[in-house]
Amino acid sequence: MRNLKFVVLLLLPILLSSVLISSKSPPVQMMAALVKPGVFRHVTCLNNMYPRSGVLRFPVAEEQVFWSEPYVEYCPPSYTAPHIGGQVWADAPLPSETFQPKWNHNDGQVNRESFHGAYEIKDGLPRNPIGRTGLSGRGSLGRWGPNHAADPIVTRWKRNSNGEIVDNAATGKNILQMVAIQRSDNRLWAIPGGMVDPGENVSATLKREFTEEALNFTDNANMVEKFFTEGGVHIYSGYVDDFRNTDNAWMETTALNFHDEDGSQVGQLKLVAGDDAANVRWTDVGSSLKLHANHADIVREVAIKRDAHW
Ligand code: RP5
Repeated sequence: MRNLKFVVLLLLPILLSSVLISSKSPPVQMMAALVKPGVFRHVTCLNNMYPRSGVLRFPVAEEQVFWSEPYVEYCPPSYTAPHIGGQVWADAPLPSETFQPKWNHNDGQVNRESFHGAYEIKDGLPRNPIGRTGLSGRGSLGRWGPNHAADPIVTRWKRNSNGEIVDNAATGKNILQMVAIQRSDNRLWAIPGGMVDPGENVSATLKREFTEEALNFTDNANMVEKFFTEGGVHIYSGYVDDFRNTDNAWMETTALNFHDEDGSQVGQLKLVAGDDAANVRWTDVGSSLKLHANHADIVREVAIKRDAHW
């Protein structure tokens, strides 16, 4: 009996830690890299009607996403939205005699490198590093291959009317709030991100997109400039499970967190939705947060980094 007690005491910490790990750890694909080719399976760009088109994606079951999994019947329709033709932000159609993109390179104007390493070129077209989407062509995305965006996650602590930080009763952790916009295209709430313009530095995109979408160019330009210049914390660089992705064109982003610790800077500004956004607001961050694409997974990383409630 004494021996049994001794064994139980010895094993208790191991048993307890395994229970804690299994109930609190994120799934493998969420950790560190968030999205890993060969592990992560996209869901948003599958088995639906391509946005603003009458084009139905070819069916792809969860187990048929990876290119390494055989799918002999796979025959996706090709679709490139007519309105992107001739736009300065869009590539020319392929194949072409004159347009020869430098795949997997950054030419200083257009970054065709993926955060997930070298992508394959199949029949002259870049191949989505995550897997099948049920659609070939570019859809409504401008670039063949990666389409680079930047996502500023602007946060402050939630405060009560006395200015005290509010915590969550269950976790005891302070509640973060983030600036979220409601996208005009799919009406989903999202990080106020946008595309990196040709030749543009990502930090310039982060500030520009926030100013356009969440402040609608209202004043306080100096304070906003200072807030963004003084630093953001890198959160994520990689694939976005965006509803516009195709087999040959996909979204990737660089997400940084800009945090207003005492709520005296951007945290006290009046938010005004810009042209691309239907609405803008401070939103509580937590596990019930539902956002466009895999933005909630990215925001969760911020909560972890700041030891905030999730
Ligand atoms: C998402 O779409 C990115 O993460 C970024 O937030 C956004 C960029 O596209 P637009 O808002 O410019 O359409 O995939």
